[in-house]
Amino acid sequence: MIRTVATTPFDGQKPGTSGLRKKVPVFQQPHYVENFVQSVFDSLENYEGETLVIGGDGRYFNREAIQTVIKMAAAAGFGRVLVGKGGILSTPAASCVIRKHEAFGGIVLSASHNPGGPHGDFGIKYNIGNGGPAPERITDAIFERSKTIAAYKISDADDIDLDVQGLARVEDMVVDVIDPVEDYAELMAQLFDFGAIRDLFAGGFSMRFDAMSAVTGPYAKAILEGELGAPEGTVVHGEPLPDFGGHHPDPNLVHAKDLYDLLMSDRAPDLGAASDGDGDRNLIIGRGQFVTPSDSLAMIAANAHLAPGYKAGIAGIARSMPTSGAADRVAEKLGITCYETPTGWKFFGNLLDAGLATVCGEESAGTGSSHVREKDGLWAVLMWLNILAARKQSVVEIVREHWATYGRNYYTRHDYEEVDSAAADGLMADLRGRLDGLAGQALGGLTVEKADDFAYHDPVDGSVTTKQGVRVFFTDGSRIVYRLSGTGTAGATLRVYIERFEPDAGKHELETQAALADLIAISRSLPDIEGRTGRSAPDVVT
Ligand code: G16
Repeated sequence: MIRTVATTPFDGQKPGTSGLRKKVPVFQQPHYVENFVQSVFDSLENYEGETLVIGGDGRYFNREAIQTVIKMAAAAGFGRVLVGKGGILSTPAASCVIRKHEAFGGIVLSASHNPGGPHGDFGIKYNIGNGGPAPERITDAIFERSKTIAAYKISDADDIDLDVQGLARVEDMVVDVIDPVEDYAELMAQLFDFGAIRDLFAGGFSMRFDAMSAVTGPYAKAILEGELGAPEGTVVHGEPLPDFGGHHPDPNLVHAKDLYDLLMSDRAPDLGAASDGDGDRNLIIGRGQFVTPSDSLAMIAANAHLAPGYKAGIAGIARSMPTSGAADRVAEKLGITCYETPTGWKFFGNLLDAGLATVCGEESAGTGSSHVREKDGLWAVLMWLNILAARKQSVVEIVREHWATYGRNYYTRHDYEEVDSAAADGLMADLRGRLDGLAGQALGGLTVEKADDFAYHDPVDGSVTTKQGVRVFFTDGSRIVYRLSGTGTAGATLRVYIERFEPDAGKHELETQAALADLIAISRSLPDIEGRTGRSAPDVVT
């Protein structure tokens, strides 16, 4: 039976950079999930009888939330849901399933790289029929609806057994519990030269893939160890755990430090890689050579034609504004456009749908392409394997050659986490207020060329998104960017992105923080980070 339940709005059900993210106890409040999901459905039209894809990264509260979403989808009138077995679907796999099965959309339960467990984070995100995150006009509508919601509809049917593949029914709606890996693995086999990668492993190529006890484990095991013949044990931390084994499933140099240390040691395998909570981020480290996400995007764009799925070349590149300009140099050489978008994968959707961009990437360890509408961690790893197999070179050789050809963009991101929100807002407001007077000023030996607050004009739908980050450009081509994260769940996170282009191959071997030392000092003094936040140094440096 379908029940209509009276409710009252919750404050703050505003989707951020990537869906609604809050602490687990917030989501566990009675009606909290239901209010948000009903607000999603109320913001959509003409979905009656259609298919909805549901899955998550397996984190704590995933199963409970999925049961609720299934019962609400039935009450809302969806005809069918496709749900990953065990409640599992990585974010890129969800995007793949939505597209392949021509679903109306999908609900992805994940807080991505944020920690999990009873006191960790949880999240809900709505994806549209192209498989990508809902654009702002929909997320804005969801938030508006959440402020006035007075009732939601839900079936009182029993829970579905998520561990048994096959068909079930809730009210008039069919529930199809699917293999979470199959469709995705099939797509990867179409894009990459699996034969060449198999030969690479057969020839003794060694790799360690750290799934960080998160959702990518089953995918990586099936594809790397199963189809591509990598030795068993190549994938470590391959079982998705509700609390990610107590770790922070963020594949960066801080949270994947063990992997980094191994790759820098004399026991290093040829390639080290990792993915995050929901499988959309990636980390690539060659033996003795870390590849920054910004460089990885540029190197993938320059070499994508080596993979069968991209052999005709790429139509364009897109990168988020804070991502380094390395990809721009590749685009220039290829004679294609490099689009600069605000942070958030949702901004790539229109460019991909319109065929303007083929490869996209972000400094926040996200890389992907037109094959789905999410960033895709394992895709990036397979692309690197394909490139390594085709070029028959090591990661370090490929990186050095790339820098020699295009120049090197030294790049670092400094994060100040859980800063007092008012202090962070004050810092950004102060910077914005000083923008007009910055050009021409001498700062720490460098001269400001121009400064602005990034605004994006979407070339496809004409929409304009403002206040996307303060940019300070220097006359030597260096850049500092300030913005507040849209994915945190406690206080504010100030992100400071620092970049310098170095064309001289004789200066490509410096340590990154040393190469950027003068800019780093300016990045702190210009907005008086310590005075305003009490922080003399960042919490995370990547
Ligand atoms: C999300 C978004 C990305 C964004 C990242 C960081 O990634 O999908 O586009 O770059 O957050 O955003 P922020 O700097 O606002 O914290 P994920 O992997 O968390 O879904």
